[in-house]
Amino acid sequence: MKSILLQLAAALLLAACTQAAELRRPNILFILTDDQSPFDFKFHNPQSTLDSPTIDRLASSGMIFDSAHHMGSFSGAVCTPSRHMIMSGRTVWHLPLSPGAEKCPPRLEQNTIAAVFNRAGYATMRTCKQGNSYAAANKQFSVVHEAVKRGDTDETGSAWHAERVLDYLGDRKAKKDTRPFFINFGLSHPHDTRDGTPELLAKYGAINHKDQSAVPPTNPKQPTLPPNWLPAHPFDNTDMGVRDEKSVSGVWMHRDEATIRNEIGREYACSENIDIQIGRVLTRLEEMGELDNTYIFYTADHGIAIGRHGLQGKQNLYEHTWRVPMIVKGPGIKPGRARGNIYLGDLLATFCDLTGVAPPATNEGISFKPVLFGDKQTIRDTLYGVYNGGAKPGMRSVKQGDWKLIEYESTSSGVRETQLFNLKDNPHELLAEHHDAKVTAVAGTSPTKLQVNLAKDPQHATKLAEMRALLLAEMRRLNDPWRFTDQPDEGLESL
Ligand SMILES: [Ca+2]
Repeated sequence: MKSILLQLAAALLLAACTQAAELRRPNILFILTDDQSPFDFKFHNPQSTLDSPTIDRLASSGMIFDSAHHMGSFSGAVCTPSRHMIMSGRTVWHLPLSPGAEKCPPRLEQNTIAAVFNRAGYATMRTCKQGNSYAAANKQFSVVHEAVKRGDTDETGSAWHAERVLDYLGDRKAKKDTRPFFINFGLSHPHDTRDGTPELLAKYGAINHKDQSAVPPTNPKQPTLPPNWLPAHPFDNTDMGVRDEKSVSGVWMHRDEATIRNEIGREYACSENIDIQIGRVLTRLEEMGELDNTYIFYTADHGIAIGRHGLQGKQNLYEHTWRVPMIVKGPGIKPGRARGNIYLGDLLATFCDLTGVAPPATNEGISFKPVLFGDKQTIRDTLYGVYNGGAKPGMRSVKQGDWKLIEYESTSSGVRETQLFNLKDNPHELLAEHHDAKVTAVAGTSPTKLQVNLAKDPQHATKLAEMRALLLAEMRRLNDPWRFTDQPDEGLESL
């Protein structure tokens, strides 16, 4: 009898220990916005007038990444491959929908974020926009609430997504669910249509502009033009006719100061609303005693131009669009700033590393936990980027240290352009066109201090050759199925 009681006591103790260990496993709150430039935020752009106190607090108490990028897209719907890379940790030419997708293992969705964390005993929940995403992976979350919410009310805007998270947290409390959680808190904004609430639009001097035949009124409360604004992109970048460059409501083909300042005002109104909604969720997590045991990631699926370089959309490889905002805060992470490169495709590996979950064999990302914990400065020396949703081979970029190369080619139209930037000296990637007195006066940049595209500068010919060789090496390493006409042909089939 005594022995049975001892065994029972031991079993109860083991159960209690297991439960305690379960309680100690950290939660993850993964916040993902849609189409948001890092330069919206003061912590990435001191000139920004966006008021985002909650996200700014995350930034000041967590780690900020100054070179977080998505890997690119072979489609005008840049969101779609980006979200595939986030969910699977796969590289851009190794996705189920990539050209040459035979390199992708079958049933990849079983090795995406929610499937991996379900198997590890996490409670998984997702709210996000619907469409232009990775439906098979999204379905793996145990609780899913998807809808496109880009309106100017609580029911039709970002508050709807926050309500879904708050409801979920309420259910969790009611059911006394003690499993660690993985919550994917996605928002449909600030992707167009950028319909802000009346109060926030007024704060940024903007209106929900709907008349394509007129420009909106100017207002001193509107954000100023970005320093790299141009009235038009100076050359055909291989996809000037894509939907985002022509048809976005509020902008259409207009690039004048009034239109762009109003549209950035609308962007800020949507982004401040996102900040408010995040604040509500963080407050609830604090009330529930979960906040200190939660890693919080804040990022976007890609950036956006809104007038910079005369572009409007996400179909380019300038930093405003190729880069994303990125903050990580949580247990053991000291406040700081990481200048080293990461991809959105490194998130899955990092989520796994932080929680002790084994990453799936299909993952190609690299955990940046060593950067978060101060053990390494960077995990990647080199970054590769692609956009070729228009003409082929399209655009490619490579970035290493302060140097960045962008190549453009359309074999159908004969476009062939090269840009070489030193991002330390020319962080806004200014072009010769920014020397124009009118442009610099409006954008507030002194023409005497401008460094521009260095590709044609003989003093930088060696660096140009070095960056071109680096790009070719990355194209080979990542199975890029195209080559530029002045690169080795290598027997690739034309897709
Ligand atoms: Ca997007």
